[in-house]
Amino acid sequence: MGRFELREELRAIYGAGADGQTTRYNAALDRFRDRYGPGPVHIFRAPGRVNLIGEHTDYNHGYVLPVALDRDVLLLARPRSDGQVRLANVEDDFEARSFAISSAIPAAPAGDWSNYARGPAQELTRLRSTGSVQVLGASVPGFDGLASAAPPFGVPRGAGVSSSSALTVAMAVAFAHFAGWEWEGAEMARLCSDAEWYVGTRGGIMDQFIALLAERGHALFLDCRPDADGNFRTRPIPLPAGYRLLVMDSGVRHTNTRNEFNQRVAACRAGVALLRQEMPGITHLRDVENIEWATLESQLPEAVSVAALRAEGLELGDLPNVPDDAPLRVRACCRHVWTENRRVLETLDGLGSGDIRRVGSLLDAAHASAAEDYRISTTELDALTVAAREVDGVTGARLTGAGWGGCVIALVPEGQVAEFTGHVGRVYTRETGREATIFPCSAGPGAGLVAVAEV
Ligand code: NG1
Repeated sequence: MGRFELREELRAIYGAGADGQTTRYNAALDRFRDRYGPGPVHIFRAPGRVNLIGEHTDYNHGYVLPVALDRDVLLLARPRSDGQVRLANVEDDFEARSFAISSAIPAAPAGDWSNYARGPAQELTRLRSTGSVQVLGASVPGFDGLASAAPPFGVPRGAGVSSSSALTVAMAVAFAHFAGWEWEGAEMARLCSDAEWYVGTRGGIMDQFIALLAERGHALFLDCRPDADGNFRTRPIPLPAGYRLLVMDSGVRHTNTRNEFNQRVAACRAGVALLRQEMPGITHLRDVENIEWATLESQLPEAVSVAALRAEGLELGDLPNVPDDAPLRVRACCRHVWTENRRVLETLDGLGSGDIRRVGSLLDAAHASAAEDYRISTTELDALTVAAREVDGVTGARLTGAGWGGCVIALVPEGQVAEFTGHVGRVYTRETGREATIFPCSAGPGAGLVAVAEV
């Protein structure tokens, strides 16, 4: 089996972690050749992410502060001229798939991993045919692809670190490359976000932006409200010196939480619909960020159903899997979003002035709000935050990502990493009977073409 020299390319992406990647890349290239035969192979990658703070704010046009992981999805691909897409995966539980490119690609059944390729393929085809961006090549070509996101280097699945967006972005970057589209990060991020709506989640733009615009060693401040021209404000924010951002994976996987997710989106939209009765013109919770919470609270019911809102003539728009009679916890959900946006801005201040203690207490407050108001925490995630705060020098900890399982993050003084890992691991197992996987987030760069190799 051939060995491929990718030393420089891997060092540029993974820094000190590059050596461990060589075997992974080589194994994937060998696998590609076994499956599709010899010839040139394009290697694309897209990272997962954690979010330092700003949870469930993105679809409310709020603020977020994500960080790209150096754990990523690799997509090895070779273009085809017949418009077919053939997909395989190094992990056997993802069966091989194929579909044909068109401007109306039918979705595979919910949960089918090929939807993460169908979505971006369709979005790109539509961009081309509507001419809303520079005209792509004659068509969006298909490809033979092999995805690789297995542990320990891949983005853990269902862990709230955005494995689905990483896969979507990797696919989109590959399609765009073969179509000759020289994309710009923000435009591609929006396309990928639309592509995920295709899958059924009414999520926001955070994951796709960080997967595409990440810079090594930095978080990305993103204001999820577009300006009049449709552009978004972003700013790379250096991570604090002397600290490591540690990720604690609870091992609890959120599956089938799309309904829960969409219900939270519905609660926020319900809040906007109700507030709009007094404040015509508002479209998102972001619009009321400068109005005192006490004023807003009095206009928001504790709970209301889609059916009750409809009876008042208020519609929430397209939201798959939100039952008409589900109680939407409008007041608490809106309070989370309203307070969380403030916490993000305060965190920026704290990072700017090096006040990590303050940042830590904001992380704690964000976790409490996510747990009590948004109700997206679990006993496992709570146990991890408690254990993390017990370690000297750790000022705060919070769940990251959509919730209902997944990961907790904490900023840990460099000298305390070993102690932290041992302590949190022990306490977590004692409290829950589970094993936590604890790893540092070495903020990596955004998605793109890594190299073209000959197999
Ligand atoms: P994850 O954790 O990847 O499921 C989801 C949304 C984000 C954001 C967070 C919560 C998608 C693709 N991802 O992320 O946009 O809303 O939840 O902050 O919808």
